[in-house]
Amino acid sequence: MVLKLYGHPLSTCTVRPALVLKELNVPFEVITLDVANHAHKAPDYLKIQPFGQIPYLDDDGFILYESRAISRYVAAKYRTSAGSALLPDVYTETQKYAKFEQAASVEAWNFDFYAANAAAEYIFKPKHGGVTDEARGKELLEGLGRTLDVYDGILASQKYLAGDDITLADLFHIGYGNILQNAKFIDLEDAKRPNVARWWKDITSRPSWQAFKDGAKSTA
Ligand SMILES: N[C@@H](CCC(=O)N[C@@H](CS)C(=O)NCC(=O)O)C(=O)O
Repeated sequence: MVLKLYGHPLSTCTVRPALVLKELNVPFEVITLDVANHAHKAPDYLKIQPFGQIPYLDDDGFILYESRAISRYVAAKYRTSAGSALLPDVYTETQKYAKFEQAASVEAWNFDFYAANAAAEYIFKPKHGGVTDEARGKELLEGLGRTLDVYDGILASQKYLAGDDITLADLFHIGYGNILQNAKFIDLEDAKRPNVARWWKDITSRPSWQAFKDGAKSTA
């Protein structure tokens, strides 16, 4: 059975594993949930994803939620010697794997914490009738700026965040990075962080993102 990714084509968390599937050329279907009408809060949905969030993956009855866990699962399952590995092997490339986990943890705690919350404050809150807390938004963008300053130093001596090979950790940044970049809350191509600019242009010029930048699409 073809892999099914339940979520929404425009949600950053759905795009995250969709990008990985596209990178690995694994056919999959995006099943769009009616999130506007709270399909992800319905009792039957909560039996599958008890936190009431999107996305989740159905791999022939094997259910997995959490976008980064899904990404790791498909990268491990569909790893080919011909394609980009994206996820170093924990047993045979232990140090490379550890560097990947370091970068992935930094993405979750030093980037996504600020980026996702800034997007919520400045973009999603007003969209749903709320009012942006400017002080909080400013604090989040400053935190994000500090992370990007550190990234610029890291990326001065290596091509990607876990080393010289691209990994999931790099791809994980694209969704929220793009939302904030498009809305001009950050400038990931700013000449004052030349290494971040080079890295950002590199990861967003990949065919996977070019195919999904307007939304994740089924490939099966
Ligand atoms: N850590 C989860 C977060 C999932 C998440 O926050 N999903 C958002 C869409 S990007 C969602 O479902 N929001 C609706 C809600 O939380 O009610 C993951 O990465 O899958």
